[in-house]
Amino acid sequence: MSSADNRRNVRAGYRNGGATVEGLIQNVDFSHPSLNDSLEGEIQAFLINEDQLHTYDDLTKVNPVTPTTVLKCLQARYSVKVFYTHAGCTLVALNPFQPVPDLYSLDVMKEYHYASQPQEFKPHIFIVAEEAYRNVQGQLEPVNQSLVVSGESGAGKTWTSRCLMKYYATVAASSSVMKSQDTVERIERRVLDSNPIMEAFGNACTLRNNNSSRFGKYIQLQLDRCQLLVGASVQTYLLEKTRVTCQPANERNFHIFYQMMKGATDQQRKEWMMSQDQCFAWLPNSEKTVEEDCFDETVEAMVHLGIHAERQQQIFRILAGILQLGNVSFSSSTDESQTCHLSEQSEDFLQRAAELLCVPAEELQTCLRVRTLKAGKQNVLKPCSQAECSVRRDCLAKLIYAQLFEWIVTFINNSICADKSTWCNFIGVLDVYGFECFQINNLEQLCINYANEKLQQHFVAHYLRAQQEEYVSEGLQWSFVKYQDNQSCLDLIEGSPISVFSLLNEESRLNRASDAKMFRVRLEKELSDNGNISWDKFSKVPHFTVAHYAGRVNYQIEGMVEKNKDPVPAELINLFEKSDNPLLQEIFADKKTENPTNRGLSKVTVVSKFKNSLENLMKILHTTTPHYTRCIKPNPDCKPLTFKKEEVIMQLEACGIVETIHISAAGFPIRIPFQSFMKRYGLIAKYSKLRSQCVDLEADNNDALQQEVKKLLGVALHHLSSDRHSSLVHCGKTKVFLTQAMLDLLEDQRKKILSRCAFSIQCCWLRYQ
Ligand code: AD9
Ligand code: MG
Repeated sequence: MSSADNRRNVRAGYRNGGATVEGLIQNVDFSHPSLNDSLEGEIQAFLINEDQLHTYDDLTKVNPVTPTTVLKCLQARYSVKVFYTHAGCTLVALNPFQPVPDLYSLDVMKEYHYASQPQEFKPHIFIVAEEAYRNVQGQLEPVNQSLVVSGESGAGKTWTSRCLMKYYATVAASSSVMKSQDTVERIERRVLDSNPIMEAFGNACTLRNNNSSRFGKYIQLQLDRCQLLVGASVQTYLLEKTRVTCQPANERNFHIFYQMMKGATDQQRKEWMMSQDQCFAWLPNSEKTVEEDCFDETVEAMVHLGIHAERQQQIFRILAGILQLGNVSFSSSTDESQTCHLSEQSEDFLQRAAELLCVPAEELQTCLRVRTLKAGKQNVLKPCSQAECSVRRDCLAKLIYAQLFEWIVTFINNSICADKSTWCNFIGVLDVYGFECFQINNLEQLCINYANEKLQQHFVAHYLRAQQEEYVSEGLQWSFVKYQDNQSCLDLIEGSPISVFSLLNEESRLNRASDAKMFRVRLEKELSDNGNISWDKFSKVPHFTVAHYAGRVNYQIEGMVEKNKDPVPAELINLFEKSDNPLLQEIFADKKTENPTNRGLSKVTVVSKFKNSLENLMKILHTTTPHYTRCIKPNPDCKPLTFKKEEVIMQLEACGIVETIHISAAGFPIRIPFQSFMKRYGLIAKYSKLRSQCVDLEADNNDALQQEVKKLLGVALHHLSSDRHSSLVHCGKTKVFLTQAMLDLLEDQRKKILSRCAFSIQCCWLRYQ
C-alpha cells in the first residue's frame, strides 16, 4: 500500500465512519512507516480538509472559520465552477464572468420551485428566491420579504436581481408560463421589461463594469392571495447625474445616448440632428462596444410598457438636445464688461439644442449667460463669467436628464403597479451600489457608503436576532452579545444635533462664499471628539477621513457643499416649463412645485433627500423578513473563472462576511446536532477512565440522546478538570452549541485518544507479526 493510499484510507475512514475509531481504522495499514508522521497531520487536516473544501456548502461549517479558510473554501468551489455558497443566513455569489445557462434554465427553476426541501439542494440564488416565496405565506400570517443584494461594482448585483425577477415572473405567473420558456407575458413581461429601460437610462460603462448601475433601486413584486405576481413598483435612489456632463477618464455616459447613436435609423438621425460622424463632447469612448448598446431592445421594452411613439420621440429629442448642449462652449470677452460669448461653432450647437428642446434659442442663450438677481422688487441682470456659464449649461443638462429619469420611473410604476386592492404581499429586491472607495471621493461616495453603513447595521441586527431566536428556541440560558456595531459611524454621518450631514446642510443653507473652507473648519471644531473621523492636517487637498465598517475612506471637501445645494437657476426652470415639448413642460412643472421659492436654491439638500429616502427604505426593510445575498467579484478585470485571493478577501471584509464570522465567534458559532456530536466525540466517553459514565452511542430518541450528550459533556469537562469551560458549551434541545475554543478542546481530547488507540493497535500488530 502506498503512503498516499494509506493516507487516503485514513481520510476515507473519517469521511465514511468518520466519528468512530472503527471508522478511522477501517482499511488502514497502521504498520506503514508513513503513518506515524502523517496521522498527526491528517487529524489536523480534518478540520481544514483541503481536498474536500469544495464540498462545503456552508462557510460556517468550515472548521475553523477564519478568513483564510473561508477564502480557501470559496476558491476551491470556484475552481470546480460552484458559484454559490451559504454563509449562515447569507448567500455568497461568486461572479463567473461567463454565461452559465444551465444554472438558470427553466428546468432548474422548476426543480427548486417544486422541491419539498429546496434548502437541501445545492446552494443557489433560487433557494433564496424560493425561501422568500414560501415565507410570504407565513405560518401564522403573511410576511413581506426583502432580498438584499449587495457587493462591489461588477460583482453581479443587477444580474442577480434580474435573475430573481425572472424567477418570480416565472414561478409566480399563471401556470401556462411554466410550460414554455418564452411565454412570460402580460404583467410578468412588463415587470421584466422595466429592466432594460431603467438600465439604458441609469447604467453606464465604467472602468469596473461595462454595465454599471449608476442608481440604487428597490423593486417590490406584488403578489395576490394566490401568490401570483400581479404587479410591481420601483423606488430609485440617487442617480449619478453628474455623469451626463462629466465622465471619468475612460468611462462613458449613460447607455441610452450610445444606443441612439448606434441604433437610430437615417430618418431618426435627421430628426435628432445627429449625423453618423458627429462628435459629441459628452459622448466619450463611443467606439467601445458594449453588449448593452441595444437600442431596439430598449424601444421594444418602451412599447411593451406603453410609452407610445410620440412620447418616445419627445424623449429622444430631449436626449439629442442634451448632446448638442454639451458641444456649446463659452469664451471670455476681452472687453471690460467681463461678459462671455459663445465660442466658435457653438452658435450652431446652441441653435440645434434649442430646436430639439423646443425653446427659443436667444432665450436659452440669455439664460446660460446672464443671471437674474433680485434687489428688492427689482430684477438685476448680471452677466456670468466663462466658468459660471459652463456651470449653468451643465446644471441644465443634469437637471433635464435627472427629471427625465424620474419621469420614466414614474411612468414604469404607473404601468406595472397593481391596484392596492388586488395585491396583499410583496417580495422586495434591493440592488444598491456597493461600498465605494476611489482615489477621489466626494458627496456621491459619502451617500453611497452611508447607505452601506445603514444596510450593514440592519444586517447585523437581523443576524443577531436570528441567532438569538435559535438560542431561545433551543432553550439556552445565555447572556449575549457584545458585538462591534457601526452605530458610532452612523452617528458621525447622520446623527443629531451635530454630524457631517447636519454641518453640511447648515453650510449649504448659509450659502457663504468660502463654504468649503468654513465646512472644513467646522468639521474639525465640532467633530474632533468623534473617533470615527480624522484629518491629515498637512495634506494640501482638504479632506476628512471616515472609518467605515468596511474601511477608511478619504472624502474631498472641495465641491461638497455645492453638490449638496444642487442649485438650479430659476431662469432655466421658467424657460423650460414653457417649452413646446410637452414632456419638458410636464417635468419642469413638477420641478417648479418642488422649488416654489423661485430663488434657484432648493430647500431640500441632496443629503437630506437621500437620508429621508433611505430612512423610508429602512422602515420597509424592518417590516419584512430579509434575505442577504453578497455578490463577490473574483477579479478586477472581469475575466472568466479567475479567482484573485486578495480581491476576494477584501470584499469579504468589506461586505461583512468576515465580520459576520467574528460575530458568530462571539457566540456559539458551532452547532452540532446530537447524533453527529455523539458520533464524533462519543469515543471520549467510551475510551475514558470514567467507565461508569460510559455513554450509549445508540440512543435513538431525542430525550435519550440529550441525556447521553450531557453525560458525554460531563466526561469531557471532567477531563479538562475545570468548570470554567462550561461557559464554552451549551446543550440545547436538539443541538450542542460550542465556541471555537471548546471545539478545539474536544478535538484535542479526541486526537489524544486516537493517537493512543493507534499506538495500541500498532503494538498489537507488531506482537502478532
Ligand atoms: V454595479 O455596482 O451596478 O457597477 P453589479 O450590478 O454588481 O455592478 P452586474 O450585475 O452588472 O454587477 O454584473 C457585472 C457583469 O458580470 C454582468 O454584466 C455579467 O456579464 C456578469 N455576471 C454577473 N453575475 C453573473 C452570473 N451569475 N452569471 C454570468 C454574470 N455572468
Ligand atoms: Mg448594477
